[in-house]
Amino acid sequence: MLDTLDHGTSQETPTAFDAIIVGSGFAGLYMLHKLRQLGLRARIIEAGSGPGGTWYWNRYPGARCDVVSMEYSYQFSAELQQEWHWSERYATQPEILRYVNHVAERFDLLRDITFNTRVTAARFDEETGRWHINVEPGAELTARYCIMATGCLSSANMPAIPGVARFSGPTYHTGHWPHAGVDFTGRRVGIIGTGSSALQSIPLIAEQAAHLTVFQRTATYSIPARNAPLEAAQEARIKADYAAMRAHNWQQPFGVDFQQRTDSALTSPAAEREREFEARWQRGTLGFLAAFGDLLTDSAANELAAEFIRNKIRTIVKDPVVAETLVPRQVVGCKRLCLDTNYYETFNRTNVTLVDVNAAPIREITAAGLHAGDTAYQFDCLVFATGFDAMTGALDKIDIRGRQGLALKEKWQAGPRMYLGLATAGFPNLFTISGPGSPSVLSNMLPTIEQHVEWITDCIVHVEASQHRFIEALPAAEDAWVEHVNAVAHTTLYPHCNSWYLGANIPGKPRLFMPYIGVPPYVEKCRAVAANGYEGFALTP
Ligand code: FAD
Ligand code: N01
Repeated sequence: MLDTLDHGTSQETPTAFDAIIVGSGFAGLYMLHKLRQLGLRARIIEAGSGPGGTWYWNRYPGARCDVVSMEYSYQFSAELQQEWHWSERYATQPEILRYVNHVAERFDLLRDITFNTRVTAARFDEETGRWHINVEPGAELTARYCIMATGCLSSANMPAIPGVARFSGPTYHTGHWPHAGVDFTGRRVGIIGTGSSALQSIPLIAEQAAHLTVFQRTATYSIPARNAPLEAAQEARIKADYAAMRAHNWQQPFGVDFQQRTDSALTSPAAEREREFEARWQRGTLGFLAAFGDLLTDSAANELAAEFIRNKIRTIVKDPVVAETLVPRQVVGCKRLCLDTNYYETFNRTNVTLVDVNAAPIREITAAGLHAGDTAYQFDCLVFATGFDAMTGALDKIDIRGRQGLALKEKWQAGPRMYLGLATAGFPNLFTISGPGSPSVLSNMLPTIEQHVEWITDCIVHVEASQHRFIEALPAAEDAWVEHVNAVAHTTLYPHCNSWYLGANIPGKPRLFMPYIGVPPYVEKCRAVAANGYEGFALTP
């Protein structure tokens, strides 16, 4: 246990902490647990009224994970792994939120979380070596360490379509769904967007609504999820040696068992290729793209996988014009592949209309609905499934200032710059969980969140034990890492379309490939950096 630092000024309302953690999703909760184990006085500040982050906010119909739950779950506690029972292969949002609450209670985390409170600013004071953190409502807190567990997909993107405020009915964003749910029965509903959130919610909204109109800008590739109750035998098999499965997954490119093949789709005989694609389509897994080793690196190989999915869409959707509108043209995988339940089938319903906004751009939202192309649509309610200002959005909303008052936003004007996605030069003792430059959104996020939390914990132990005041990334190490992240990305097809990985979904956002591709080399790099005395970081005595 470490010697803790200065403590609060009063017992009732402490304002000085060893560490402030922003956010109580999976990342913030585990970070709090680890820092408390060190004997540090840590506190989470959370804007929502409960823990869970993504799973607290995204309560839209059909919300569920698309990495199997036995893998999309914490592994830090063997007991927790054994005790918890997932009822489905891909758990629903309510079940994941129950799991989060169970974890928070089981590890007695709630007493150190301040809910309904937003961090608005964080300023590093070079003299005292402390972070001054402004919260709303409330006062100023101070801490030696500030850890941003603010989430990669937590800052909802509301497109600037003229007239939004004029709409007379209710509007909903999938990332801020009402806790009481929404009853669409008998209502005329418009939904904008066809990404993962839309694909999950559209089939269920269509079942309730009088009519659903889907506004699509980019058609989406999706594989049927084939969700089902979790088989007892499979659960027992995994639980018999959970650690072995986890160890195996750490060796996988995305930190999850996608049964990656390494041979080329181009040299595979056509019949074998078709058999492999079909097997994965039937299995219902994002691992469709692991069918061959070159699907994400070679355009011709990728086209074979893309065409397989396109032909499935053409088979499922009865109206050939609607089918062709739903057929994506871009590289498959460069926008996140989706898993769905009856998404394409939903367009066979008579109460569902698809509008291609490239042919009929949304001009404005009106009191009664919206105008797209030459048509005026009338709706009772509007759903925005328009995604997130990913990876940097939640950080940009906080006025973060490092040495000499440098604003993070200013530093990141041309795109986010981080060393390992964990720290950024000029901002001592500030850490980011799943920051830009880490595998984060291109991984099974729960394991990689745990890896970040454990790395940060070890780093803090090192700083304290070696009696340093600060640790901060060195600019040269950061520059080299940003270059490396982009060099790796450009050996793949990921940068080949306008994805949120590149910031391309937000008008004016600089384009820089943000996640790091490859869990095993990344984890090894983090290990080596620590083993070499925190190479690439400066430690201030
Ligand atoms: P979050 O869960 O986003 O939590 C961040 C928290 O920080 C939020 O509660 C937010 O309110 C709080 N916060 C942010 N800014 C402030 C502030 N200024 N002040 C106070 N509080 C603040 N990943 C997978 O690997 N597999 C999946 O199947 C998967 N499914 C997903 C499904 C959906 C619908 C979405 C949106 C994402 C999904 N993800 C999935 C990604 C998911 O975001 C991560 O897996 C994980 O839940 C992120 O946890 P986190 O703690 O890092 O961030
Ligand atoms: O957001 P998105 P999401 N006019 O950005 C469209 C995770 N997740 O919330 O593609 C018209 O993918 C936009 O069009 P385009 C997962 O990592 C996982 O769905 O930019 N349309 C797109 O169709 C995922 O990737 C699950 O041309 C506009 C849609 O809105 C990430 O979260 C479930 C528009 C946004 O799609 C984000 O997913 C949910 C405009 N002005 C989320 N602006 C799982 O299944 C945007 N669009 C686990």
